Amino acid sequence: MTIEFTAWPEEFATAYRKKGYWTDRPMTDLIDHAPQENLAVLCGERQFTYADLCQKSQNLAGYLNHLGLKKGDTALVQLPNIAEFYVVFFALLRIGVVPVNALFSHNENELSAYAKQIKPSLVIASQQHRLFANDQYWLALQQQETSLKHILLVETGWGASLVEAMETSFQQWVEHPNAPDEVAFFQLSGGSTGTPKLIPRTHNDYFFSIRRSVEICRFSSSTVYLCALPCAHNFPMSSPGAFGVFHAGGAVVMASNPEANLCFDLIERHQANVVALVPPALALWLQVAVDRKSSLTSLSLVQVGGAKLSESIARQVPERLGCQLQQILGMAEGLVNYTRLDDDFETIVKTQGYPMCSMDEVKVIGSDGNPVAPGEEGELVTRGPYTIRGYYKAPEHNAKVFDREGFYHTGDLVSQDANGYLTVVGRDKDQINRGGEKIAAEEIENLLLKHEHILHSALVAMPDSIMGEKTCAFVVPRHDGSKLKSVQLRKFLRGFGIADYKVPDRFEFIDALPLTPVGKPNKVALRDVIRQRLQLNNVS
Ligand code: OOB
Repeated sequence: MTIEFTAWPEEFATAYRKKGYWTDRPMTDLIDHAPQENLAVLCGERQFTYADLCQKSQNLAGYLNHLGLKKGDTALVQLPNIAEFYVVFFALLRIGVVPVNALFSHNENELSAYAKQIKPSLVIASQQHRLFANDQYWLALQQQETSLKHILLVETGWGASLVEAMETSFQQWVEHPNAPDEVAFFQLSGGSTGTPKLIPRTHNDYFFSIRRSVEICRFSSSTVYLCALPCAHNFPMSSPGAFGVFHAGGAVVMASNPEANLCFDLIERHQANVVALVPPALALWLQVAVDRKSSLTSLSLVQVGGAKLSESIARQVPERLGCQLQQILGMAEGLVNYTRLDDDFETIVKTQGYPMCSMDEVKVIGSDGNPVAPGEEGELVTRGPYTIRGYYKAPEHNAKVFDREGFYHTGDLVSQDANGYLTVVGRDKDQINRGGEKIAAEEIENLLLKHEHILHSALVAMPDSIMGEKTCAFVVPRHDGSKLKSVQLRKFLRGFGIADYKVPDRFEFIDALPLTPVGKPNKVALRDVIRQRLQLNNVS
């Protein structure tokens, strides 16, 4: 059994292979071919060499194989930023079990939605998460998905022990990863629809994006990378991220979150030289660095992406942090753009770079679907050797966002200069980018509509000096619901078990939603309304 997905047409696959981009090797090579004695992951007081990662992931693979897990099965994984995340990832690859790596901030709403789509046989989780503190959610999930047979937990508790499984060597199992042109794992999409979409990534395409990223960012065995963003996110995983570090034979230092003082301590202690951040985290680092610059002497590169970085913040990086800035415009669907290390400072602070590969095809199109003139604004559309051709089991949505030629319509509004550099100027998708965390407006609107006193709802972005954007839910109460309060609505939404970052930052109650000529909620008008109200509040 293999996992179905929209494959690249044969002529493209042939071209990517011919160029040497697709090498038909499994991603387990990342650790198997690394210098085994080198340190690979530093996690709290624990240290793992590449030999450790290999051994532990083999042990775990043997254990899972023994349980009966096999090629074509899927797993739902939710782990915090700990070394076990990588052990689990490579163990699953070794036996062809395809994981979804949920973010640690995700809750039952997200996990259940992923489980519904992939029908997993296995869950790997941590009791550090509220959901897995006891077996209640696990039992409920098993009721929902009868495919679920096994759960492993990092901590010894009510489930089988992950750590024990990693320590025990199993004989008589054969490593058999999925074919390199088959799905290796699922990435998560930021989403713009009611249900979160899954992104099938193959060994070939993902491995290529990692190798190319390593070249561009010049990672080497001397790289000490601080993993401060959620380890399951595409950015710290592959741009070049931890996997790039593994490919280069360097070391990854795990930070539980990007909080500045915590990270500065880790940088100083482990002499970390690279970190990836989202813009709000960078802004806070710049403040803390005023008093702690001496902790950062080892740092040579800070990569920033996930959301728009303001030029004024970007300009402060070299002086405040004493290191170089790199901007990255990436997406879990594939395409990643980097400013290059030897670009001039103006380019680095003003643009989000250009595609990493010469076979990335990028167009900026106007509302008529035709390319706009250089420098003009339009939607970024792309296809290439590591950009997917379709989401998992989502034919209707795929028909909307992938065109007949296989270009992915990103919903990002950009301009591209004569040298190919992209600058993000806006967005044409119903998504809010809350400091790098993506929220699909429709998902929250649908949940609000389940409230008996709500007639209409619309979620829009409102400006925020630290986060860039926060969320504002406009709510039209039914006649009898005029006494609705934000507190109640937050509680109501939390009742569905959504991730905290998706709970609206603000509620506005109005009599009617302004409509567009075709009768849809006019979100441009609503964004203006909230912007004006915020300004008024500031003045008063
Ligand atoms: C990264 O991936 P996702 O999948 O969480 O989000 C992708 C979307 C992009 O389509 C764009 O809307 C936004 O996030 N975005 C940016 C940006 N980088 C991403 N918007 C403005 N400026 C940027 N620099 O966010 C991601 C994946 C790999 C590397 C880096 C980021």
